[in-house]
Amino acid sequence: PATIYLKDYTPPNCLVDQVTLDISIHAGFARVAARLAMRRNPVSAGGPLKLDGEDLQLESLSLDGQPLTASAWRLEGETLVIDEVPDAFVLETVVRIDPDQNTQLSGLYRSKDGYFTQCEAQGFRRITYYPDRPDVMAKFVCTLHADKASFPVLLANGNPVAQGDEDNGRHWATWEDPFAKPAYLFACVAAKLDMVEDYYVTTSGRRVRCAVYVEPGKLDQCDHAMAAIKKSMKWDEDVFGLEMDLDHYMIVAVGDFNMGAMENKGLNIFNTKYVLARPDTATDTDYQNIDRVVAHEYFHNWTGNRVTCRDWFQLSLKEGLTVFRDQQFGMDMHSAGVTRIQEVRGLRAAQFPEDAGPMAHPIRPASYAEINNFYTATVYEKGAEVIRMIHTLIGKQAFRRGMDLYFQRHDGQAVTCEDFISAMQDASGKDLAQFQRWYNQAGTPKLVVRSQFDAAARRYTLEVTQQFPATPYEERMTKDGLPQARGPYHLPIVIGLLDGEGRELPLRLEGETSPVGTQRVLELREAQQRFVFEDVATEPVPSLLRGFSAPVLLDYPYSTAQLTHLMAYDTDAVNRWEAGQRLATGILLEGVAAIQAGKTTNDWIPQDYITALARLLGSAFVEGGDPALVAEALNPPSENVLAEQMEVVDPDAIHGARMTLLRTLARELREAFLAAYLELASDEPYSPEGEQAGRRALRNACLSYLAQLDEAGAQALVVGHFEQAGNMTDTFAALASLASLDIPARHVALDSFYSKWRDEALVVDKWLQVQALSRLPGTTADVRALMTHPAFDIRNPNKVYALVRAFCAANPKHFHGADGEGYRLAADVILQLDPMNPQVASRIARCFDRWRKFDPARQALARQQLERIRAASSLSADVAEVVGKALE
Ligand code: DPP
Ligand code: ZN
Repeated sequence: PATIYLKDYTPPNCLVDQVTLDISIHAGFARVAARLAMRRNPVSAGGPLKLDGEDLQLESLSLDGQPLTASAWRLEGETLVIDEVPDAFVLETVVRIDPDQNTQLSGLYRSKDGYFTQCEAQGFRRITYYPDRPDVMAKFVCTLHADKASFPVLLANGNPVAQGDEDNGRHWATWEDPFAKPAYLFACVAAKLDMVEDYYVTTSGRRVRCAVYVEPGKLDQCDHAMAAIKKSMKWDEDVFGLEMDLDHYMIVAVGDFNMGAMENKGLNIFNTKYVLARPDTATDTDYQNIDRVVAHEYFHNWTGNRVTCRDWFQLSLKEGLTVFRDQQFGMDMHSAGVTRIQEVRGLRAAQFPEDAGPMAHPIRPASYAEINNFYTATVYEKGAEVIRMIHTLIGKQAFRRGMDLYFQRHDGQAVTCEDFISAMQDASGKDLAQFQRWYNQAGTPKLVVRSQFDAAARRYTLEVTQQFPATPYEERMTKDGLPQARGPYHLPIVIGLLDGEGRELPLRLEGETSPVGTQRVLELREAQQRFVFEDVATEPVPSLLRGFSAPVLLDYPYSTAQLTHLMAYDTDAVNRWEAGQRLATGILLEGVAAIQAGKTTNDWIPQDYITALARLLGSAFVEGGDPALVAEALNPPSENVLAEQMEVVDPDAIHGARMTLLRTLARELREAFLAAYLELASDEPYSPEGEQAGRRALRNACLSYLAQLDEAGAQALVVGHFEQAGNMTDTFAALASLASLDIPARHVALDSFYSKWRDEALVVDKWLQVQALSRLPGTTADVRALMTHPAFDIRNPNKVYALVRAFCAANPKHFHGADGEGYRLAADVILQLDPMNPQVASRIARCFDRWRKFDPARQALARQQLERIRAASSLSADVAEVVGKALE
């Protein structure tokens, strides 16, 4: 595939003021008539008019009312080119498309209950000819026509302006969006749906109708999403002073959807996974995810829609910022510490490996082959971390002033990441020039921190060295003649110092006359920098990078004693958790070495660690204890995160070590786990919120430890938990444990779960997922068999994610099985899926990212499958880019 470069950006030569669309849906085809009121862009260079198109059949074409003669236009590939256009003109096209055959789920497509759209990033060109780029913003009016009995609901962006019936049982509706928008925010729906509505009155008194549309019969699963809409609206007013600007805010849920959800202006389209929830069908985690995704898409109304991206290289302008906003919302709505810990866990599981692999890219890449491949953990999650660092560096108030200034300057515009940084810089007075390196450099920086204590001078010194080695991205850019200058980052290190009793020390930096608090934001700018603390009586334990203040790897030679000290006393929840993770990582890597050396004992697990965990578990039950936080702390780093710590990954030894640790803890702390499990039982009516969910999380964590005991009594406990569960959180926890136990009850539970839930698609996804994540031998073959089960459908992204991606991305023992069957399974799916849905195929292909980190035998097996994929005829640009970079 051809590479597209940021440096080649030029403004559009023609602009669109008004789009009038007429979409008529019939069985087997749709006809789209578009009327574009256009004009030449005064600030651009001129040249022919070029309109993007994909899979369109052109039926007619006219300019200012006159049909265009054959010599006046041509197709370059699929781009419609018209050499001569006046300064202002009206272009009219009619095209025929085939939504029923649109298996890519990009553009207008058929799903079970009707027709839906997905236009980001470049789906609008699959609906009509258009300058399909985000810096072309136009006002849209859209009329839909469809069969009334089959598709009674007709929706598009904005406000309904007219509707009526036609002959042959058809009907129509016209919607008008008062805001100019880029085409990627266009949406329409023609479907049979049930709807629930409610109202929200904004601060300035606008009465907004909020509506959730779902497949018929699912209205009892909408309450939480509706509540989330209203919470989000309120929060954005309270925290950022941003109000809803339309009279209608609609969410439509659809079962076939490539992404999580889409922020189309006034008409969000959501994957059902992030809308539907009922206590017996959705877990606490599902409920929280719904909150977050609803908030995310709603927050896009300002950060993304009112102010959008100039080009797709700037994707993180809206995504990093909006993820940051939904994270802040999450921290305000739920436990701040647990929320942050889960984000850090996610970053390490997905973004750090991405940054260390063949697809490494800065949050604003300078080139891409297929933009759909750049909806990544880097652009989203690292992008949010970058915004968070600005927030930490300049402080909450200045950040808010920066946001205000950003909207004051850019409302209604399509802008760049520099525009955002400038607003933050101007509002805060902080020089952010060097900070911009975060937008241009790929890779996870490493901070090497060393401390010295001078008892005589009562001085404590931290010396910080930054490492930022080049990644394959920089090498590729250099090869392309675009060498990227690299330099040290500007970042905040939030820090505290603890004395031997666990008390925080007042912090006075060299040159200051008195201490300023017990927590400081140190600003790192140099490759090597020293921070000197005065008046320190005894050597402290440093709590570094509190709240995970920068997305970096931290190298500090913590002793076991220091880590247990931090686990017990740090006032920062993230660092208390982090200390436990560090401790566990060190122990597990010892275990890996022991297993590799042929040892079968567990003497690499120190008694101190077991004692520390026992104390931790106990801390949940004292006054002020936080069960949710304890549940997080009881969960050691995942196998994938451990793999990143190894020079050559040994998935069997990692799995062996982690399982040995879990089993040892289960045996040693059996009584404590059992007591906690019993103590945390509750007969309160279910609520997904707060404390109750935290207690459930800890109780289920205890259960999953107990499930490791190879004992009938413990297994009976798990089975009982499954049978008596009063909500999906508990059911799912028990089922996940049972899926890895080789006992008859496993099959009984899986069978009864499936027969109960076979008609509830999202619950069936859970059934597929627990089996994909099973630790039992034979899992790879089971996954392959499940692909032919009626519960699976390769055309449905959720099914592919639940079964195949879960297996490839989160079951490393089996995916990286030494027989190569995991790799072969992934390649088979990618090859089968690519012609149908390249975006989803490409996401599965990303599971090969880390193949070079494995031993030569596994590398050979992975390479064989990657080359087999690459050799396929007519590979999509999506998969070709991912596989090409993996093999580079
Ligand atoms: N729908 C995706 C998101 O909200 C892309 N905009 O992040
Ligand atoms: Zn987004």
